[in-house]
Amino acid sequence: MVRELITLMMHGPSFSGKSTLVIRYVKNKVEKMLLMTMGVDIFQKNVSIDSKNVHAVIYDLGGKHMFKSMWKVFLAPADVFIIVFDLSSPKGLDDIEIYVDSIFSVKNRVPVILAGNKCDLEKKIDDEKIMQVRKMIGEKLGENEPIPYFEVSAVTGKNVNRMFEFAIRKALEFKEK
Ligand SMILES: Nc1nc2c(ncn2[C@@H]2O[C@H](COP(=O)(O)OP(=O)(O)OP(=O)(O)O)[C@@H](O)[C@H]2O)c(=O)[nH]1
Ligand SMILES: [Mg+2]
Repeated sequence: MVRELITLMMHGPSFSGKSTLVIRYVKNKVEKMLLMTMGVDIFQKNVSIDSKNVHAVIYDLGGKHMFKSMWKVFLAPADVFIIVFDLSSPKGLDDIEIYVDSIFSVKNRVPVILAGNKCDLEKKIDDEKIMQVRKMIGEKLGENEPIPYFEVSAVTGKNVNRMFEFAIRKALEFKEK
C-alpha cells in the first residue's frame, strides 16, 4: 500500500503541552509524568484521511531555549507546523516570536497552525492577543489572513484529533502544490 509521508513539527514554548498533545493523538492516552523534551522526540502514526493513506512523522521539539541551536537542524523537513502555547498562563504568548522566527530562518512558505492548549483550565489570554499573533504569523507568511487557530486540551482530548487531521490535510495540500 502506498503511503504519503507527512512531517508535522510541534514547536512552541516549554511547558505548553506539546508532548502531552502528541501522546494523546498517537497513543490516545494522557501521560502525566512527562519530563521536558531533551532536544527532540519523534513519533509516528498511520492514518487514513480523505481516503488517502498517510504516514505521519511527528517531531516533538523541546521548547527550552537551550535547544535553540538544535531547532534549525530539525525544522527543515516540516510539511506543517503546529505552534503550541499555554492558554492558562498569562505569559503563554510572551516569547512566541522566537519560535515563529526560528521557522522563517529555515523556511518561508509552509503551513503554520496555532494551538492554544490547556483549554480545560481557566483561560488567561484574551482573544484579541491571540488574533494579533495569528495575524502576525500570517503576515510573515505573506498572507492577508490570520493563520488557523484551535483551542485544544491534551487532558480532555478536546479538538486534538480535529487539529491534527486539519494539520495533515494542510500538509497534503502544501505538498501537492
Ligand atoms: N491541565 C492541562 N495540563 C496539561 C495539558 N497539556 C499538558 N499539560 C501539562 O503541562 C505540563 C507540560 O506538558 P509537556 O507536554 O511536557 O510540555 P512541552 O510543551 O512538551 O514542554 P517541553 O518538552 O519542555 O518543550 C505537564 O505537567 C502536562 O501534564 C492540558 O491540556 N491541560
Ligand atoms: Mg515536550
